[in-house]
Parts: sequence; structure tokens; C-alpha cells
Amino acid sequence: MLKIELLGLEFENPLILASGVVDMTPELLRRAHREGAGGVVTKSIGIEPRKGYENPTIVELPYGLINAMGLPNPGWEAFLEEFKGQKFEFPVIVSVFGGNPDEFAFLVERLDEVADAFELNLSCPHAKGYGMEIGQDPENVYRIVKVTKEITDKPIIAKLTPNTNDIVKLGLAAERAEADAVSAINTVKAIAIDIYAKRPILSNKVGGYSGPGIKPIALRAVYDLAKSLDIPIIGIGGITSWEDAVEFFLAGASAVQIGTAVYLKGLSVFKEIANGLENYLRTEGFSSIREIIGLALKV
Ligand code: RRO
Repeated sequence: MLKIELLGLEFENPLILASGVVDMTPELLRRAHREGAGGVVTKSIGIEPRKGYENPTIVELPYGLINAMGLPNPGWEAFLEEFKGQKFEFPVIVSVFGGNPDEFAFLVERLDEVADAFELNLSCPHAKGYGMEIGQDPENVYRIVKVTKEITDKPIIAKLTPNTNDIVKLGLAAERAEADAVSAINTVKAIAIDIYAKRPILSNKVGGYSGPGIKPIALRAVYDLAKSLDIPIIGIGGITSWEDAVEFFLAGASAVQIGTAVYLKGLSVFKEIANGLENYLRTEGFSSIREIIGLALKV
């Protein structure tokens, strides 16, 4: 009932582990799959190793988290070394970040052999020279998708930022450059202040907000993208329950990614949501998840 084919890949279910949460090693990815994820996205990989920012890098709030991890990653060479020759029984989407089209192209070329698909991080909300700073401009989105498509036959997903006045323009630019899908959204630029220390809590001061608090923002982004784009949309943002997931499918998502809920509730959230989805489909008289994608766009 939950099986889907997306980007030419078979997913046991449309619930994918989002980038940046318990996804640093092959064994952690296998564990996410054992616990019910239909596919996984790796932590964003760049050219050089990065330690990330000093602590504190995460603030927990009543409705989610603000993070500024600072793109911690081992760099492409160490990543390739660790993933080369590994076999996975589920799709592994490799997330990459760069500061310009050439860096994205370099990473996609080098990591091609270990990726079933790539997710281009055009949307990290707080890294100087990366992510959202370049991904807010549709022309950059176009150029980066275009060069990566020329280098690989693997599917390319453009991960979009909500920190823009018009996410649909970014999605259309990705589609024009022949992206295979878009994923939306990355985190929402945010800050938390310690009222006694009288200073921002995160070492980087600003970060990205994720979790239940951003779900309606993410859902609106998916809804608007689905109305304008023909390529598949992968919904991300605050999905914590099966009801949340149903909303995203009805708004036009072909799959969803789950990140903060894994951080807050553990990996068991995948089975919980998958069971709830199957029950919903059965009781509403559907035989496949496909049948509910975009139903809320028709009214
Ligand atoms: O590493 C991070 O701080 C980070 C990244 Br790469 C991203 O894409 N989104 C986010 O909220 N944090």
C-alpha cells in the first residue's frame, strides 16, 4: 500500500530520513531503514572537512528546535572512503553543498558511485556563502541544477529554502533546469535569546527553526509548489504524526522527509507514521498512497 516508485527508485514507503539527523555512517542509515524509513538522505557533504560551530548548536523550544550546526561533515574524500563498496537495500540520497556551481558539480562527479540520487542543499539558512545565500536566487538554482544534471545520470533533487518571498520561483527555476524533483522546505531562519545572559543562545546567534512549529509553513510551500510544478515534490517540515504526513500527500507531496521528529521521538516514529498511514488509506477506501497525492489541490 505504501510502496512507491519515485525518481526511478523503489521505496518501501514514502517516509524518508531527512538530512542531518542520525545519518553520518552507513550503519546509522541501515538502522533507520530497519526501524521503518523507506529511504534516507545523508548529512550534507562539502569539499573540505568541517567541524561545525561551537556549542550550543541546538535550542529546544516548545514547538521545535533551532539549530546552527554549521555544516559539520567529513569532506567528500572521507565520505567516499566510508561509503565506497557499501550495499544498501534501500535508496540512499546523498546531500551535497557548495559555494558555486563548480563546487556542486565537483561533488556530484566524485560521489556519483555512492549515490542513488543527489539532494542539492540550496537552503541552509545560516552559513556564509552557502545554502540559502545562493539558493534564494532563482538564477543560481537554475545554474547549479543544470551543471549537476550535465555531470550525472542520477536523479537530482533541489532542496529549497522557505526564506524567500516566492518559493515557487525557485521551484520553477529547478524544473526549468531539469531537476528530477524538489524538496521543501529547509529550516526557517530564526533566533532564541537567553533573557538572563541577555544574548543569543546559539554560538552562531541565528539558526534554522524546524519541527511542528513550521509544519503549516512547509505545507503551504508544498501546496503552492504542487500547483505550479510538474516534477515530484518531497515534503519536509515538522512532520511528526501520520495525520501530518496525510496533509502533505493531500497537498501534493509524492514523499515526505522526517528529521526533527526523529530527534525528539526516536526512530520508532517511522513505523508509527507508516502504520497510521496504512490504516487511514484502508478506512478511507484507497488501495495505494498514490491515490491521495494532490487531492486537496483539486478543490
Ligand atoms: O548544518 C547545519 O547547520 C544545517 C544545514 Br547544512 C541545513 O541545511 N539546515 C539546517 O537547518 N542546518
